[in-house]
Amino acid sequence: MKQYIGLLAFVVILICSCAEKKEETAELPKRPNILFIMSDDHAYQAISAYDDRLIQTPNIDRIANEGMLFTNACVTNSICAPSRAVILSGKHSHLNGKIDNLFPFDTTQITFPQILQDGGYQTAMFGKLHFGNNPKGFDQFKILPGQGAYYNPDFITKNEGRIKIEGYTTDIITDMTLDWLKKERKEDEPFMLMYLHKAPHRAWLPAQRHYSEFIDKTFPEPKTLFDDYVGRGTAAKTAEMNLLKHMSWAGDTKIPPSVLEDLGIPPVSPWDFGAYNGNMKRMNPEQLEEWNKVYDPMIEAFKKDFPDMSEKDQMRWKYQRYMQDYLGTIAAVDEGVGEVLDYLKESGLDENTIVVYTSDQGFYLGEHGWFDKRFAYNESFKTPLLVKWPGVIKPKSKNTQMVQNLDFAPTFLTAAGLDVPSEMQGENLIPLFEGKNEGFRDAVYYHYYEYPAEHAVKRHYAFVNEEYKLIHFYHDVDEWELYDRKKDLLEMNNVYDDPAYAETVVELKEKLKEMRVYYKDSPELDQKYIEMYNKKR
Ligand code: SGN
Ligand code: CA
Repeated sequence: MKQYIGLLAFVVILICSCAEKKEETAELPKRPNILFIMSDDHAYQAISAYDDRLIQTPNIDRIANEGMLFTNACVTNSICAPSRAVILSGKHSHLNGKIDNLFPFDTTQITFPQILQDGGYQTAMFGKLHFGNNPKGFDQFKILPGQGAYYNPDFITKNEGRIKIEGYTTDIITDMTLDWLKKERKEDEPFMLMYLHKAPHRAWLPAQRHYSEFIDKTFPEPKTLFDDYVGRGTAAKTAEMNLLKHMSWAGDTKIPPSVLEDLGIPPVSPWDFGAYNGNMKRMNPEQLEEWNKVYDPMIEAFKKDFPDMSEKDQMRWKYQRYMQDYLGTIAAVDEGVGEVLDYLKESGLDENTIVVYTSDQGFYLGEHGWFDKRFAYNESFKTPLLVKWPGVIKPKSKNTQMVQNLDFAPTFLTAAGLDVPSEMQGENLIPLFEGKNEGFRDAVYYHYYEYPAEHAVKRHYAFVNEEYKLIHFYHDVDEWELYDRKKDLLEMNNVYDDPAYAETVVELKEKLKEMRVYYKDSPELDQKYIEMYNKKR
């Protein structure tokens, strides 16, 4: 008997160690499909997998339920086209050259879709790119010109030139994506499909079916809605993204210019009334009629209430109007994502498809009194990231590593079994997908350039690790800020000059310097980009 038990134990140990071995050396699925879903300005605070106080996004959440939720994903430069350039090139802005929304992308440099296409992948892109030129490496694309329109948008297409499509942009982009999957995709080749929503970008026009659902809702205010920026430096104080002072009454909160004139409310920016009129003009008579049915009562109530509103009341009112429309646009994004995920499942494609949901950056939903992005502060620096890959990522897993949009290119190329060019600066995320976090980077580099420009956020670069965020604002200021990320979750207190942090400051400044060298950024490049920018303006 004893012998048997001994033998049994030996066999059990053998089986276990084989199983362990197998897991360690488990082969990745071969040439998986890649579905890259990205929305424009979609704050993680507006995805229920992260935070369910504002909106339910059951379909986007499915990606985290079947895969991994990254809770510390961030961008390298929190603005639209630069983020897209980082994603496609796998290089920081100072190396790929697309430092802001103004300069065109240098299409002579290599991007990951080109390598995938050469490597036998079918490639397609639908929606917002915002590059100023067409993408390379795509068998098919239909992209919005620039920012694109919410209603009856134009598209620049690979094969049909510029076309106008009647309808709501989010639904059109979803239909294009589904059509390509169903009718154009070849079954015998893997694909890489970029499904890129315009929503929820400003000026936040929801789909007709969501107007009434959102316009009567009241949303919880963020703790820092009335922030006076006393604990921060000049940049936070001079930024023009405050709901009360800079959110426009017409374009943003949708009060018609004629009503504003009657009430004696001046436009907050020279283009406010024009933006409103432009958006309304794009709607066809039927769409406009439906809009007026729901928005007219809101406008009537505003006319009545405005004369008695204090500045605090106006701030509160603007925050609610902002959330109603911003979140309203997300409802259609979530439905579209659901339709595409359903199709992957029905067709069986889901089993060998990596699905990514992310945004080009984070966004302020009233935190610090703000809308927009750009800063290295939390809400704009962090970006949502949900990834599923059956057989590789365990369902319902969470990852807290500091991953960046810089990492997509090397990750996708590695997943496809292709070589990653040495100039790409991102990290391969596949070990993290497999639950192996050891040795992953413990700090990231950030650099924002678009200044002087809309929203007036000053140029800055930053070193960020789990504990600290050290930021240098430069150009027309020379100011440093330090945030203790563990103690000051809301980033209200710049402790750079606090003697208790003197040693930390010295240490982190050294780390930032090393990081700039590691990523090949430099004071000379800062200067070069300032000069280029001045010339362009
Ligand atoms: C527009 C918006 C800005 C926004 C930029 C960049 N103004 O100019 O609020 O910061 O786009 O956004 S608007 O009145 O025209 O809506 S980005 O996402 O493309 O970088
Ligand atoms: Ca954006």
